[in-house]
Amino acid sequence: MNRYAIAAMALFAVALTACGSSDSGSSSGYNDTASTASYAIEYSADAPPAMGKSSFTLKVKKAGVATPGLAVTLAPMMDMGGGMRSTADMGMTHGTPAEAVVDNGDGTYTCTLYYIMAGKWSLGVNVEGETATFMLNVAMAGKDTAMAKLSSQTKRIMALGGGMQPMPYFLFNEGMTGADTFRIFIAARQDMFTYPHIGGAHVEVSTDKASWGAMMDHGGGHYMIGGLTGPKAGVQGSIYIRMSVDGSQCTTDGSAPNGSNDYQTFLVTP
Ligand SMILES: [Cu+2]
Repeated sequence: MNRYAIAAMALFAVALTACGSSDSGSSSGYNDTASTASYAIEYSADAPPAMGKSSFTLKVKKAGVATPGLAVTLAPMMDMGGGMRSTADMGMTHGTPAEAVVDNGDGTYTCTLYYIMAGKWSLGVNVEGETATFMLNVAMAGKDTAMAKLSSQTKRIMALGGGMQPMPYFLFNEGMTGADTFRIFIAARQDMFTYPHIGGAHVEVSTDKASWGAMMDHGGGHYMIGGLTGPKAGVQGSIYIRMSVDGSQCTTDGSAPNGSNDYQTFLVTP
């Protein structure tokens, strides 16, 4: 064994011990801790946070005892200042869509965020008026599409850095069941920290851009379609998606449909 192989093995050992943060559990999981004056909070997830849907559990302890029934809210924030972002985004902060926190009744709380962007985020966790902050590195999406954006032709919101921009709708991949059922979650940006989920949208899906089927609105911003033909298990394919809100078709750029801006594409691997 040459010295390079030995050095590589030593580095690998260091990487193994460094990974997984504060917890000694499975190597694939992600764990972190933060505290307020009265509460110790343990963050645990099956995977590190990444662009798109990201679910995790918070265990909240008071004086060492996991405590249910607490008012827990999340305040995710990305600081765009000084980063390698477009000039319109410089020096601005924004949030991202979130589900309401679920109290599991055993001192754990299930949380789901939908990250619209990879990069450095701070996650404020407010427990009964006290706030702890987790610093998170949100990874880029994997090979499949985590989120796609369509914009309103009619609604306008304040843009980063002034002026107005078309209201964006963020469509998040919630995964496939088998090779024929596809789920998404939709939220809009009303302002930089307000991302309501969108119900009642007319959302259509195609695998060939010829025949389109409507997704069912399952409430809470969640939509589903079954019976897709085309996607094959283990093979990455494309699902095309188009959407109208309040009777107005959304487009990739917020201008009128022109044949190339009227749908988005999700790369999916059933
Ligand atoms: Cu950002």
